[in-house]
Amino acid sequence: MQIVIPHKNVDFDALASLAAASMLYEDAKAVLPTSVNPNVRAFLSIHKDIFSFEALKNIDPDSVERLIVVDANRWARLEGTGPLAKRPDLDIHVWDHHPEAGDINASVRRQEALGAAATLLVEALMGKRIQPSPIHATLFLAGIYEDTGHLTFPSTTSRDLRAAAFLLEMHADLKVIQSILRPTYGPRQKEILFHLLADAKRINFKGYRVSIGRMDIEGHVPGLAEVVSMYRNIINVDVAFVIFRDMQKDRCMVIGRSGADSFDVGAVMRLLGGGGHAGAGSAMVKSAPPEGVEVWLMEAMRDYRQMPVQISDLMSFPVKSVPPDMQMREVEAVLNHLGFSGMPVMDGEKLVGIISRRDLGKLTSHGQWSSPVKAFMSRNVITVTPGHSVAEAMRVLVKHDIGRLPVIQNERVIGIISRSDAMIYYYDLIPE
Ligand SMILES: [Mn+2]
Repeated sequence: MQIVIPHKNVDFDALASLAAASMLYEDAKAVLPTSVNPNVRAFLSIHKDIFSFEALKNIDPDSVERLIVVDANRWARLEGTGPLAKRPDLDIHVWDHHPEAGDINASVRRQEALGAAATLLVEALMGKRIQPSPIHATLFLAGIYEDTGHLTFPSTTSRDLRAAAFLLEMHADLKVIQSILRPTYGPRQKEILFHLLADAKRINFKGYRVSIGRMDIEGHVPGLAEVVSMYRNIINVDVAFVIFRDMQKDRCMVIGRSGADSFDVGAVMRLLGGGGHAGAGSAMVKSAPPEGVEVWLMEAMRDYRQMPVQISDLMSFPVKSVPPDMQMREVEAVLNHLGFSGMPVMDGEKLVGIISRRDLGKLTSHGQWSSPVKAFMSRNVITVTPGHSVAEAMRVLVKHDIGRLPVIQNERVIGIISRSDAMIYYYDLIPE
């Protein structure tokens, strides 16, 4: 006999993987653990007749020849498989998306770092040209959505989106998915928030009101970032960090939220090996006690405050400009040559305007190409000074929808911040 089994505390990815694997291994029995997340249980209560699942207690362990493990790679994550773990002759296949190495010794191991395990199995179905029914497609897509935070978690890959696209083609029902996926703020999140609030303490860190909370959780809890945002607002601090220790996975998830422009939690999280941007960041720290993570976090805050990202770190210089009398056709040639979408117009050292490709589009008659740039440039130039925070500069770029922002010091243009600099800031891309 062959059996498929997902991890206990079955979530939608686990259930989707279980159902998809039993389509892939036609002779296998799908084993549903007894511990099932409430929203999955609610889904099953409606869809009971469509999926046939077995309970492990009704299966004689000695009759099992092949065990197919989905969405897990450690024995501790499985329920009731003690007798099977001791069988050296058992053939085991593992299909999993968790990046950590497991302790299940498999003959076939399909383990890839994807947003959801369901993606891996859906890809296998696609490869075999097996078309799921709309109800199956709905379940598979719910699995992918749940594990990727609706395709927004950083762990999401292009393959998750391709699998999701295929499932939509198979008529997965988004209305159903919306109703079955639990809202991110539910009773469990509320309980966590209340627990955090009960222990909340504030510290003063170099003029910022900061709170660092700590809490133990079991396994993946969705919506924690939302909880941290609410926590920060309610206790009214500039910056909040919460260290969630996941007892199951022996790791701490640090989530930070900042309401102060000048305090960049993403930069702090980068020092802990994570990432993010000024207002929001997170980091995963493995095999460290929360007290240790808190000490490390305090050190990171100290180090980061000594070297915040400055406007001067982001801006480009020296600044290339064109003189006000340059003809438009020459300006176009300069822009093309440099590959810029716009440039400042400078009369000697004095900034008098900005010309952009958008302005070139305004030229209607042939004769206008001989006109000087000063006739077409925008004169109302928005600038920043090095004293502004990077976040303020970014806000100006976005608010005025402009492509570049000259940086002015002592009435001289010392640099320019462009949209691509902004992208480097937001997405933490490495400039070439
Ligand atoms: Mn999963």
